[in-house]
Amino acid sequence: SKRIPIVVANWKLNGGIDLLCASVAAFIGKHFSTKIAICPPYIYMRDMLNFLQHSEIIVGSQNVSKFGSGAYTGETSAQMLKDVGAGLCLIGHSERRQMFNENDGSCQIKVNQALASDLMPVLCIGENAQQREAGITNDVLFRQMHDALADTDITNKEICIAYEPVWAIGTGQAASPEDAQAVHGFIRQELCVIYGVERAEKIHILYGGSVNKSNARELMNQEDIDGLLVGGASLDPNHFIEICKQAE
Ligand code: G2H
Repeated sequence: SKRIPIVVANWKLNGGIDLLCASVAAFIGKHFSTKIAICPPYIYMRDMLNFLQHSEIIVGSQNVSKFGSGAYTGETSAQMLKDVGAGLCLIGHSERRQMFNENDGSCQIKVNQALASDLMPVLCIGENAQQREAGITNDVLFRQMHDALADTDITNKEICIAYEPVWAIGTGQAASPEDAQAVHGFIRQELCVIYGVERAEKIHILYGGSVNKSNARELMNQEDIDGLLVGGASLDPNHFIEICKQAE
């Protein structure tokens, strides 16, 4: 990849003070040539930001509200995340699509909320096993991208796409580097349609789904794989550091 890699940890609903401390201890004072971000549950973000304030680690959220403010109990806005120092937010992770009614429409609103607050949206897309078997992977990704990115203006803003084939998430069965590259190439092509070639060439497309220290480097060697989104393997700080090194 010609882009500086970004490796993102997604803790999901895991971890606690212990993992927070272990991660901070593992990363503080270390330098990497990749960009590294950690997305802990919301409640730990502030502490993590404080502990890591002199480091290069970016802290991100796993979700963001569709709303800016108002009577929306339990929500956290993009501006609030920006205020405390977050650098990015995941949007439309497949687990949120499956279990929390997230869809391309809500993703579009959230992407715009994030962009408006200068928080980098990481839009997660991906096909499930059934769709892959039916040979409609590209159609699914086309819809997810065009719907969520319609009416987005990224002039002077950062945006990132994460390709996570649903069948590869938490299964230990990652996409092969070649298969992943083929899909990433398609995603790049559609980004060119949406944002123009020059801009699309600068957008990071991350791969997620059973990434570990053994498959990270091969995945990163692909032309259009510009980073990794790591779930399970990021819950062990030393394993996650190993992945970050493989991505360098
Ligand atoms: C995909 C990924 C991180 P895992 O959800 O977002 O999880 O690495 O556990 O497959």
